[in-house]
Amino acid sequence: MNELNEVLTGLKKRKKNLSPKFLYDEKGSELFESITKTKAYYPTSAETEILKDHSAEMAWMIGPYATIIEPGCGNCEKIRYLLRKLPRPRAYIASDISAEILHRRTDDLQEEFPTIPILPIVEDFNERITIPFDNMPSQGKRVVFFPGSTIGNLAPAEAQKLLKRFARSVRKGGGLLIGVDLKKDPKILHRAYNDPEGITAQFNLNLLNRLNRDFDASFDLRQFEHKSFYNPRRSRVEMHLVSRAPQTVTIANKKIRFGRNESIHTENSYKYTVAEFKKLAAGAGFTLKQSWQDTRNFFCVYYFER
Ligand code: AVJ
Repeated sequence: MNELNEVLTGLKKRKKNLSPKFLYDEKGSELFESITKTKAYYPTSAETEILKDHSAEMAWMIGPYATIIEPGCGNCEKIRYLLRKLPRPRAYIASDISAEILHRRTDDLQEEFPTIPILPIVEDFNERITIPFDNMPSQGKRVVFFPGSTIGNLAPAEAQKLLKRFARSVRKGGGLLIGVDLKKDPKILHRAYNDPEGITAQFNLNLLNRLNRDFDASFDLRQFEHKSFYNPRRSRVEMHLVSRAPQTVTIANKKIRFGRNESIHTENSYKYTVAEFKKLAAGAGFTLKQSWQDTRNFFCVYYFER
């Protein structure tokens, strides 16, 4: 399905929704990076703390000659902690959908780690995960690195399917080093997705700007409001855009009606206890070897092997 049809299908549903992937145009990616620097949004700082404090142990568990695969590496920032400690890694394979940003980031990494082959691949990991030189013999493990609680964007059944694809990619004996947000006091979750600076609100509303630009839509951003809350029944933070008034919006000449307070669901961010995530990964063929948390126990990095 092309993207315009995807947008229209989501907006014609009784409960309107849009894929969170539409949040990440250039402006959206910039806004997300600003979110990670706010005090309220703890996941990035908590995960970075874990990687800084425990990368030597992670590297030791992974062992020598490893091939590290990072699907959707974004700014390829977090892998540095691991690359500094890994014994003679064979390659770092970084994929992302934005070619320009990806090549800029991997060029910088190659300069910082001149002896490690850094291989950028432009692709969407939801569609495929390419491993160059796939059939060359190798001594070390293949390990998928998947930080940032990106797995939390998917509902558990879909998340498990993606973990199964990771398991296939790393083959028997391969590893998965993955960062996942923990369940916690809903007040802390609420604040993380409603930062007082209002950057998360801008990030969410920017989706409408993007629809206006890329899909010839007529959204008036002043007529919508950012709303985000923890849904304990589904163990997820939901992000919505709520219509402030009854209104009609056009997208590529198609009319979409909104009632007052009707919402577009734009993102989910699932939260897991260690026991829950361990079980989800076990269903995909992964055995937990070790896990690490930050000092506040807000976030967890897991190392699994298939
Ligand atoms: C990048 C998907 C992990 O769900 O916490 C941050 C995105 N949305 N604030 C998350 C996000 C609102 C983030 N992920």
